Amino acid sequence: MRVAIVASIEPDVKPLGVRGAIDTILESIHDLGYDGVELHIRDPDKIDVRRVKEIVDVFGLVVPAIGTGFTYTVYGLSFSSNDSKVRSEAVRRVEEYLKVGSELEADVIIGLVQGVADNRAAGIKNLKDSLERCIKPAEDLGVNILLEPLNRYETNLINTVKDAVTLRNEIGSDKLWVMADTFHMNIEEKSIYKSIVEADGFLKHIHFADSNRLAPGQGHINFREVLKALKEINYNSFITAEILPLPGEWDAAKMAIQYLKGEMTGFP
Ligand code: LER
Ligand code: MN
Repeated sequence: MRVAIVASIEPDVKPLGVRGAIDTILESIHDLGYDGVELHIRDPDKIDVRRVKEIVDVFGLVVPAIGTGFTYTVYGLSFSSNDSKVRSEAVRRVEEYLKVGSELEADVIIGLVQGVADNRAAGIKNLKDSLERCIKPAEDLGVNILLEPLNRYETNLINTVKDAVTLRNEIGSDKLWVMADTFHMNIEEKSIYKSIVEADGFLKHIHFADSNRLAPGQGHINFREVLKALKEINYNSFITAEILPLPGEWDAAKMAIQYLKGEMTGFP
């Protein structure tokens, strides 16, 4: 099992993971036993990607994906906005993330940037249009886009894995994939196990957090069943801890890796 954790290197942001200067956090992430880091980036056009890549390589880490959610939470930009200028700016920023993804060999997540729409049908139409505009750049750069279903309190657009697979199939690009997040699934899916198995062939990445968004093992999600479902679909990508920094960010990071590489070793 390859495990990553969410991290941010920019000041003034609060990731669901760890934050700090690139060299110190990557060293700590490596020392804890993680194989990868999922960088959540606020400003894709401002970060020094070359330096990030250098340090990632020094510690032998992989960047399986990059997070784009700050585009919505910090800048209020979304793929489903009624305002075409807002949508275009969100797409432009995602194009910048795709360039970063190409340098770091990382997929790009579309989660919170899907936004919240006044009218769901219009929102889905705008989301689809914005995603379609990202396909050509994604193809040109050879970067995958990961569509992430979120719970109803964060979006009214893509809530279930099935919603994501449906939109993915409507768009029909092999650069567009679906990812999952156990925290959101615990709220939205009838069965976490079944929805993973039914996403066979489409699922490329997964976030692990427990029912209360603490480190896996600190709530009541049955991770043995989640891992069994992943094994059934021959999932061989990363499991990324995307967790509240509680009781402290590094305590949480330690608990997640100890649970996944300790208690869950060899499971299923
Ligand atoms: C937000 O709740 C989340 O799960 C992030 O991965 C979205 O970008
Ligand atoms: Mn997530």
